[in-house]
Parts: sequence; C-alpha cells; structure tokens
Amino acid sequence: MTNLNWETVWVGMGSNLNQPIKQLLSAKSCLEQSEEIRALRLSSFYQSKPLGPQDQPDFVNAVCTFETQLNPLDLLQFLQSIEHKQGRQRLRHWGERTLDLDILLYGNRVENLPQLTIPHIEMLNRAFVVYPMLELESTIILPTGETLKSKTLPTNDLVRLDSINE
Ligand code: ROI
Repeated sequence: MTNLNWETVWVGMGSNLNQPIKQLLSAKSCLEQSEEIRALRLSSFYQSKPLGPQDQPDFVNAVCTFETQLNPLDLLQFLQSIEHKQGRQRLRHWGERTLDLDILLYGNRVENLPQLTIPHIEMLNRAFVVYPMLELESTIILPTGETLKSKTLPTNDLVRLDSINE
C-alpha cells in the first residue's frame, strides 16, 4: 500500500556546465511535475568558487525544499533520473558537472545506507548549502536537535545572484 505520509525534504542543487541556471530551473520543473511532490520552494541562486580543482567554471548552487511521499531511496532514484535526463556529465572526480541533486535532509531521518547517507555528510561544511537553506527557513532543526543557524560558516566566496527564479 502507498505510504500516504508527506515528509519535508531538502535537496541541494549544483551545476557548472551547460548554462547552470537553466539546469537548476529545469530540475525544479521536473520535481514540480511529480504527483508525489508538493509545496516546492526554491532558494535564490548563489555563485561560488569550485570546491575541488580550481581550473573549472564557478558553480551555481541553490537548494529546494518540498514535501514528498517518495521514500528516501525512491526519491534518490527520481533525482538521479533527472540528472541523467539533463545529460549529466561528470568529467573527473570533484570536477565539472551538468547537474548534481543531493538529498540534504529527509524529515528527521538518519540513514546510513550503502547508496545514501542522510543528513548529507558534507552539508554543514558547505556555505553554498547552508546559506541557501537558511534563506528559505531560518529555523531549520537537524536530526541531532541542533539548529542549522548555530552551524553557520564563513560565507567565503558565496555571491547571491539576483532573484531570477521568480
Ligand atoms: N563546488 C561548488 N562551489 N559547488 C558545488 O555544488 C560543488 N559540487 C561538487 C564539487 C565538485 C565537489 N565542488 C563544488 O560536486
């Protein structure tokens, strides 16, 4: 039987190839078209220097939050199908990519599966994840009970782009 619970999830989005902003907007549309996703909100776009090799274009990052009836692994599979549909290219380890969609938080769940770790292992180290999340919701609470706001990092080179996402 279908699980009728709607869980709130957070997804990180990043691109530095093939018109990054278009990549992120297109991913947003795909997510919104699913009947198992509702109430999606997208942060502003943020430009940042690549984490990893510096001889690649700057990234555009954003986060979105929505409610879903998909369980974590089905959501992962759906996100991967969007990455592939948009011609996902990964040219090298920590290198340039067309589209990355990462599950950051799934309700209050903690998952340590071979293919999926929730919360996302690196999220608290990445200003391009934490600041867009706080922009959408300043009161986020992590599964540990701590607030996300208490985890703030140096903004480093993060630049908020003009709000072109409506
Ligand atoms: N660097 C930035 N700034 N943003 C990303 O989304 C990002 N994603 C990655 C690597 C290559 C690690 N670096 C990144 O996967």
